[in-house]
Amino acid sequence: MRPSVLATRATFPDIAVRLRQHFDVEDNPADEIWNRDELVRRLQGKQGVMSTGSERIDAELLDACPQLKAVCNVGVGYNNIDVAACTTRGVLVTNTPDVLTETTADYGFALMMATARRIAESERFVRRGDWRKTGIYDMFAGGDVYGATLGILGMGRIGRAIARRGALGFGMQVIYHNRSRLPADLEDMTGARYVDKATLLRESDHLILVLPYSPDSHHAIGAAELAQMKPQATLTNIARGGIVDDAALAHALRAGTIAAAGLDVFEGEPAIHPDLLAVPNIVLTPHIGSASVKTRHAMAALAIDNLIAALGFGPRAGRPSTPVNLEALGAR
Ligand code: 8YV
Repeated sequence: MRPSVLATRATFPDIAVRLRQHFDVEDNPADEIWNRDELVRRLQGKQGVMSTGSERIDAELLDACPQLKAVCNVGVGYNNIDVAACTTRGVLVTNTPDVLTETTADYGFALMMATARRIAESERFVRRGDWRKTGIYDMFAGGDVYGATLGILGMGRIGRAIARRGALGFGMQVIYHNRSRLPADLEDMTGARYVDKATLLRESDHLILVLPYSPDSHHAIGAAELAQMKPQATLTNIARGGIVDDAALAHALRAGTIAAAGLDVFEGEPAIHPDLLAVPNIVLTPHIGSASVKTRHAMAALAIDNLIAALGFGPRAGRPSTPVNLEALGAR
């Protein structure tokens, strides 16, 4: 009998075809958002799930879905999944690193530039019909990117790709803080200098957050951290909602504690803190850091490869290429 799998969100047509070559598939072509009960109901009898950041996979769900053996997440981040709970129940978790690194780094850089140069704010101004005279000295004058100090909090693959863009393409001084310092050869390749968090906050002209979400990184940037930044500085978050205290950020933007912010991720998204919507010096986008057509397709394709391998098929049967908790196999 073929294994049954659930694809929680609408995916590319060729990906859906490929899934059906291997599995009995229940998918979601209408791209509805299922609540917890609906998700559990649909997962009954399924051995695998192609999940996304929209679904929370935790102990309660796993206990209600005892046939589940593989959770293949479309995304490099997997804070939507309780990995320890999966491991003890023998459920293999996979993610989609690497295929999205450069696309997401492009996006982080673009959002930082849009924030520094006030692109969204000035676009709204033009759309409103408020542009009546040509600006000379101060009309939407922002901060320079070229030659400025770029601060990166979290120095994984995406952080390093952003560092390279800053150092090589934009003549920036790149500083970073991370739980562990990079080996010297990687530091040399990225042109980044390790500093402590206080120095990062104090010296960055443009601070970009690229660290994973965990209880340790919850509100890593709150009122106290924002107060240490330069008043001309910008903050860009392409990592996860919850790393920034959104209420504190809205207050800091209104008070002029920092100059501007670019946010692609939010606490409780897709809901957005109303105070953030009310401040002008902000660029808001709907969690699209990895959203190029090519990369989103590559993420889905990798998640399927993982699902096929995790459920015992194909050339990598039993050995998906990007596992998160291979040790789960020992718990079976
Ligand atoms: C995904 C992301 O689109 O990879 C990640 O961690 O945040 C995005 O690329 C998101 O996780 C949806 O699954």
